[in-house]
Amino acid sequence: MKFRLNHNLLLLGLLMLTALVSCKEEEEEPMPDPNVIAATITLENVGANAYVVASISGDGATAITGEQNVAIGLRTGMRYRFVNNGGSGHPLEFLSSSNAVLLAQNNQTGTFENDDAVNFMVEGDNITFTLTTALAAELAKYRCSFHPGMLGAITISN
Ligand SMILES: [Cu+2]
Repeated sequence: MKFRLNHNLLLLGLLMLTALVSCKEEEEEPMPDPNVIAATITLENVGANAYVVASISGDGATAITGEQNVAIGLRTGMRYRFVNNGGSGHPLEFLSSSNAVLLAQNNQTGTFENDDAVNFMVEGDNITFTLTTALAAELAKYRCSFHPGMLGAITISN
């Protein structure tokens, strides 16, 4: 009888624990879908001097539009599309703080371009990638492959 009572208490405890864990799981934020583009950032160029952000649609990207070589804010885990108008004359590349090329519209020489989770795609002037934790740890700047003065910072938040 005593054993049976303890056994029932143990079962009750397990049930409560299970309920608690499943409740906690429901409260967690869902992971962003890597196939969904969170934000599209459209770039224009000012001659060979600067990029400007013409517009941003969607969530998770910030920049002052119309300002030359402006800092662009991105968030880890989100998927982004850059529309680089005039991209053939001003191909966009993404760099580390030490100017290592991580992703490049032109020539495809970046170190993250074959990363499955980053899922880097270039279709004409559209450049699409997911800002994985590993990429976010490296990414610091965007720059024109032809004109080093067309350069801006990328600031990343979680
Ligand atoms: Cu350029």
